[in-house]
Amino acid sequence: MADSSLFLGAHTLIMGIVNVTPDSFSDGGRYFDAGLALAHARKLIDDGADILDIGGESSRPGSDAVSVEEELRRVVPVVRVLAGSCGVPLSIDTTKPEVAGECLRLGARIVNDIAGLRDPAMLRITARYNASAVIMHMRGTPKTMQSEPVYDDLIAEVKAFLAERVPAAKQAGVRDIAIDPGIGFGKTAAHNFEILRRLDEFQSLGCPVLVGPSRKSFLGSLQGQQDAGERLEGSLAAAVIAVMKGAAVVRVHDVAACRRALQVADAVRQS
Ligand code: HH2
Repeated sequence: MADSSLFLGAHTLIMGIVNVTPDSFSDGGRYFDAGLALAHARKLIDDGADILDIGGESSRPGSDAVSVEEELRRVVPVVRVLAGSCGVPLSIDTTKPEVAGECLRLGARIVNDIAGLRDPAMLRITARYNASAVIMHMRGTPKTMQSEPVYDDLIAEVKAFLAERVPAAKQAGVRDIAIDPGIGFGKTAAHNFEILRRLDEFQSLGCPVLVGPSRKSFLGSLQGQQDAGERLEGSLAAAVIAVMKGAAVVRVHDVAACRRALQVADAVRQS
């Protein structure tokens, strides 16, 4: 672990989600305009976000990739304004080295790569800017990942992937790394529940654990909430469980409510 990690704090860190997209699964289109995205980002900071994660491409199941130019057009105006002024580290949620590089140049400090930094160019650019990184596990691509994902041993296979990617990233010069089992990325609802139940098993990899259950469909599968906006209580329950199982960072849409829930979880954890 790096001497000082952007993923470790006195309390569980909250990564607030800013989707500058027309099609994200839970808030697509709401913050597609840069001005609306900036206002939303500032609200998340007021609500208690410790990190902001800016994304310009949806990774919802079945989604199509967007071009580098389009993704830059979406995120750059937001990152440019926030990087110098917002007071919390900015993370760029992208799989494209060109997008990561431009956002790091503008002042973002974390690369959140759902593809797990498998692209050598992504490793190089992250190391060159001495940026922190989130390495996430995903089976397949967003286009294909939900077509009947099957694992012989879910936790062992996800851990094996992360255990291979972390040293590769360190070897490339990336020093501050969080690992993420990738809830909803090539996993059934049962897989996602098992990941939460066994999240503590990822501690042995020696990196802070980040997890992103917020508003995802496995939560709605229990109570039939088709609308992601109706999954607040389930999202809070999942975040609290993740913290009790050792998560250092939780990636969420509903920052204010999550901050209140995690205050309780942190107090219990530290008692
Ligand atoms: N989930 C999403 C996107 N990025 N990054 C990490 N590290 N972990 C996650 O679980 C994760 C992620 C999907 O959520 P969201 O950004 O709200 O949706 P969309 O991809 O449709 O924009």
